[in-house]
Amino acid sequence: MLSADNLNPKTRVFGWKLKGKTMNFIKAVQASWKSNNSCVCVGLDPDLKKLPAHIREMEEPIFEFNKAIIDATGDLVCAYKPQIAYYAPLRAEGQLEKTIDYIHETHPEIPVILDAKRGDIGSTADMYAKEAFERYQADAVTVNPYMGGDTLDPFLKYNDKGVIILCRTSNPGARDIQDLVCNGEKIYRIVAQKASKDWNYNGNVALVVGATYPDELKEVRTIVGDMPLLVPGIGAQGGDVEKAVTNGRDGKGAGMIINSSRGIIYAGNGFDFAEAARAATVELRDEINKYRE
Ligand code: OMP
Repeated sequence: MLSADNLNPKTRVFGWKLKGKTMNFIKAVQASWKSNNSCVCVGLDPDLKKLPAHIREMEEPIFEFNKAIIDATGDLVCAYKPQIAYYAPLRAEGQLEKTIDYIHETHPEIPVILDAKRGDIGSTADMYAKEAFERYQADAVTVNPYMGGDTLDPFLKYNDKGVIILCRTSNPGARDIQDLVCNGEKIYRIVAQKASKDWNYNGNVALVVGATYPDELKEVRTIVGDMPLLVPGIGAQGGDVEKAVTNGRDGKGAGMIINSSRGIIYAGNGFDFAEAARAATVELRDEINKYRE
């Protein structure tokens, strides 16, 4: 009988082995920064309307599109990040599962971040954590800290999985709440402080800081030391690569999972869309690498 306790019998639930070593999200991303010499994360945000015509005709267009992008970029990235909002409204969760399975099968060393920005009371968060880590087999998930530490615990207790907490988001309205001053400190700075102290008790926390706010990126880096930062906002949202990298890199010239979705996956729109995505990924990887040292 199906219950929430036996959702998924697959192998990547509580740690996974790679070349004899037990991996966790943080180790996996550190390894892929090195092995692929890349801080690029390709965002798998496929909007059916924007897919090439020949792909739209296929039975599983979203999966086929993702598969081609993965085949074309697997040696160039440090992570993939599917955003669940591009799947669930179309009842395409099956294609999301297949996409994540495909990455694990073909590139077991590349971590997958499920972008779901979850956050709710503990009992509900328990189910969200099961959804991300057991149903989808994601290696990390994005979460919203607005409801406080107890709502993060259900994710944090999966100590081999990454919990990527929104800190300074990339959108223009990020200032509305995140810049408010509370006890003399801006809220995004309080999130960074809590993330590096109170919430990182299993060593599996990372933070989201948008490339569109390079000054805040520098501040957060100073607060959190070498903690990995997921940095969206490059490409379609106009973030500056040089500023983001010089302000966001860690002590080893890495530390960043720099996401681009539309800028890569829609680089082309014809039969050669995957080659165009590869070329865009190479270009972004090289641009980032110029400023890592
Ligand atoms: P592009 O603007 O097309 O590169 O897509 C950005 C991706 O990053 C989308 O999947 C967003 O949901 C996500 N994102 C942001 O754009 N801003 C944030 O502050 C946080 C995220 C995220 O958590 O990934």
